[in-house]
Amino acid sequence: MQAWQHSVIYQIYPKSFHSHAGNATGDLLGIVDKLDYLQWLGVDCLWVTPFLRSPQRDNGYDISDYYAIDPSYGTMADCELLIHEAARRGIKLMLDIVVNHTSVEHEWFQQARSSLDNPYRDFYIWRDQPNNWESKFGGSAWEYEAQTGQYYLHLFDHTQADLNWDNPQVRAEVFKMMRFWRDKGVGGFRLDVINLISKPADFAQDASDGRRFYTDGPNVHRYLQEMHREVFEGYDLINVGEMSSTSLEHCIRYSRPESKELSMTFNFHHLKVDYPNLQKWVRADFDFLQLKRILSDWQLGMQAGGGWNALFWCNHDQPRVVSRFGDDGEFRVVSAKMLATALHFLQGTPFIYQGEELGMTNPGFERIEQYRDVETLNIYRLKRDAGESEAASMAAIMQKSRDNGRTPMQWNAGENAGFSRGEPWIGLAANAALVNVDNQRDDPHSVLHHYRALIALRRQQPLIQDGVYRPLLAEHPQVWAYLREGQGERLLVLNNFYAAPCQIQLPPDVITEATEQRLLISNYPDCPPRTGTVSLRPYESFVLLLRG
Ligand code: TEU
Repeated sequence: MQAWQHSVIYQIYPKSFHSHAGNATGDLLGIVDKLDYLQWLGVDCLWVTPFLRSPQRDNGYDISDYYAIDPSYGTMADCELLIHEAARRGIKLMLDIVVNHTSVEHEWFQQARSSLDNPYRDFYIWRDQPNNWESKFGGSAWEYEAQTGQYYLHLFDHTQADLNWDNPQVRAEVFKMMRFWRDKGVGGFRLDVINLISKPADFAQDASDGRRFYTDGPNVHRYLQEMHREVFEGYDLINVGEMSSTSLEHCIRYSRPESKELSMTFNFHHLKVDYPNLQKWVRADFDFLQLKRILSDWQLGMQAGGGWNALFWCNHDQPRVVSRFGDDGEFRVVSAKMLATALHFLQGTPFIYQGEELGMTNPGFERIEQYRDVETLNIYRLKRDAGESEAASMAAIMQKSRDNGRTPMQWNAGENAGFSRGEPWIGLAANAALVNVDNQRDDPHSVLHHYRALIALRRQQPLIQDGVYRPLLAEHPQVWAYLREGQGERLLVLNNFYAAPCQIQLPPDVITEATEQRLLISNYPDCPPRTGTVSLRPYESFVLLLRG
């Protein structure tokens, strides 16, 4: 059993977590201030999104110096203090490394753009003519560089230039930089869009946006094996790859131990169930059966192939899950707990995104001026240029914008929810006085205590780590039911994803007269013993440990 197989990882978006200095944005000392809280919650690893030097055009995913802390977040000494103070509490720090691209302000790009024969020219990808590939943030994936008369590739914003991983010097520089951080004491890496690093040599035109050519590209496994040899081998690190539009087959290869690549993978298929025809920027309800099917297929597939899932509902690129798949009004508390239970009993390593443990909601910003995200602002402009109405554009943005997950962490009912003494860089959700850490810490029935209990259970119950996943009632339109089976014991996990009560009939072998049952967790105060027929209240969810 690997260390990460019983870990629970907490994701921090430092810009919105806590400002020690009292600024508009959070900082590293602000995280140090909250380590006792994180220890109390019980997590053992923190993924902190990029805090290295950056013009912040994409909030740090545009790095201009891999060896320096962005001044808005503090100093190298603050970073060392954070690593040290976290370690003292048994918590590792996972560094978010963005090496598919750099900021155009990075020294390498500044050199590269200066002339055709500059030694850094080949660190990036240049063409005389663009092909028709599209940027993931809208528009062409190529930007013209007047000084040298060629176009460079950028799969994201035009200020994020893609590195040329086929150049061995690029790989050597990246691995050197990762060793620098490893030797500083980080406990692992979160690798941004790492499955996009290998582009095919011919840059063919595409009938679509080009992603099928560069996703899980030709040399990606070879490059990750090289990274493993050069950086990970012999060290106790947790390495998670963010995989954009990937496949199950590739994720098994990335994460099974024999491959010697990564510890685990994020994929996003389950978070596209409210993208009709894969279109993100359209307002739409989510497709529950599809959600259940995708998560089930990945459980079964990764288990069969010996891979390992990173489990998550939320991150800094996603709307809040209680607003998305639950109910952020009347049933906020029960639905947030139900979603947590449904995810945390799966096989894999769960990630909790700051505020998720409180049931934080989307803020419901109605005006474009309230948004900060580069992707959202690009899309708004493209939509309006294409003639879409203000109302339709904003309806989609309110539901889908990444800023839904980026509002300040809600610590207390005071000014700016305790995030900062200064005016925050982005607005707060209106419910901050109600939904916050202070309120929930003293309330044993809160969403926060539910998350804390789930984290503790993962350590106590080996079945959560290695029980065999077996889906039940696969076609049921509102309940996600599954078993995790082991030797003589199994967990039964039942989740009603809707406000409508319902009754389900379990297969006869699940609970018999002789079955001993123990309730592990639930989201209603009472939970009577169950038989084969089970009634579920609005968003009701519970887990039974069954014997015999
Ligand atoms: O995100 C990669 C990614 O593809 C997304 O989740 C992206 O936000 C979405 O496709 C937009 O529709 C990672 C980071 O998590 C994200 O914050 C960065 O903006 C992006 O890479 C570029 O570095």
